[in-house]
Amino acid sequence: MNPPLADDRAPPACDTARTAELRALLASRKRLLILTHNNPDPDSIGGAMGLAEFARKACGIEAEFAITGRILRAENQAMVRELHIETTPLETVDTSEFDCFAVVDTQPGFGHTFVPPEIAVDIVIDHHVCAEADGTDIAFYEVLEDLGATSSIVAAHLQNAGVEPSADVATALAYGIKTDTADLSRNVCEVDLRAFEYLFPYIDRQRLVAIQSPRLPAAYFKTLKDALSKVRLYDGVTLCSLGRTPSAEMVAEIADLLLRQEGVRAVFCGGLVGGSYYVSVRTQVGTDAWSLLRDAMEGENGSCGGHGSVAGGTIQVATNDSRALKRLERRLERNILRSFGVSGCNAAALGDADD
Ligand SMILES: [Mn+2]
Repeated sequence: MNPPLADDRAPPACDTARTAELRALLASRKRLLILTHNNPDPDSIGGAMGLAEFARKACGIEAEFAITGRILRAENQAMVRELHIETTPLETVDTSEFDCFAVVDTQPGFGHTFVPPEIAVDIVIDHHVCAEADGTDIAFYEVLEDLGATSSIVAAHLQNAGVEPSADVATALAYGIKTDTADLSRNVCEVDLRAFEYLFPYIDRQRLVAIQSPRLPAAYFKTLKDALSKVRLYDGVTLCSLGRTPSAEMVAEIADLLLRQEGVRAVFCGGLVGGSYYVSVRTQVGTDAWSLLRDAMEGENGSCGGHGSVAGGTIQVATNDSRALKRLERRLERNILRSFGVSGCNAAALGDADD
């Protein structure tokens, strides 16, 4: 059975009037630079590619996107390879060559997003809720929290403008929608479904399959083995504090995987990468993951955002001291258990309850 759609209220705002506004703004400029959050995921890459396509094909201006951080997840690296995506590092870009700036799948001020201080952002397209969100002073601010993916918003504008996306762009947008909505099963609304339908004839299905099932390095399985050994199961809640871990994306990936265990209602996974402690929360559909995470992170030097059953955040860790890291993890675990309502339960490791 299909899950209930999230928007039984008024249709979200990416309608033809909004498309006309976006078009008018872009058509009055010459060159657009699009930014994403650090370590961009498929939805932000898809959204950036789609917005660049919109700027070029619907408004006749030049457009590029630049990234911060790295693309580490094997699927995302396959996406870059298969769809011929140029991932220009932001630090190599001369921002003075652009007269229009967009941020997609995140917002200025969010902890995992770097906006160069010398630029003024003109366009924000996103679907995250976050305490730091502030749309004042932004000419085109479209944050639609009911939508499953930023790529859906961008695809809707392409469709409204009558643009035929290239196979690379359509596949990137479709993969963005698929990953953020767990194959159209999570946080989905009518706009997501319509966007996917519009993209479908343009998708390169062979490439999409190659992106979804890439070969994985041995290190991936080692990290996974370590992670599974750290799992602690409470009453329907799984915690997995990884300590130091190779990539932020692995934190999210492990959280996704652990939520698949039968009987698990919510997962918290955290890991330190460089000087940032990354956290991911996943809950069964119908629970607001962000408010749970926000409560648990109160008092920490960090920020978090999310939509529906998915939330993530980062905490800045000042020292390299492993005891301080342990203390942070213990504090977060205690707060998470409290916000999930399972304080005082006993923990079990994976396999404890069997045989
Ligand atoms: Mn997204």
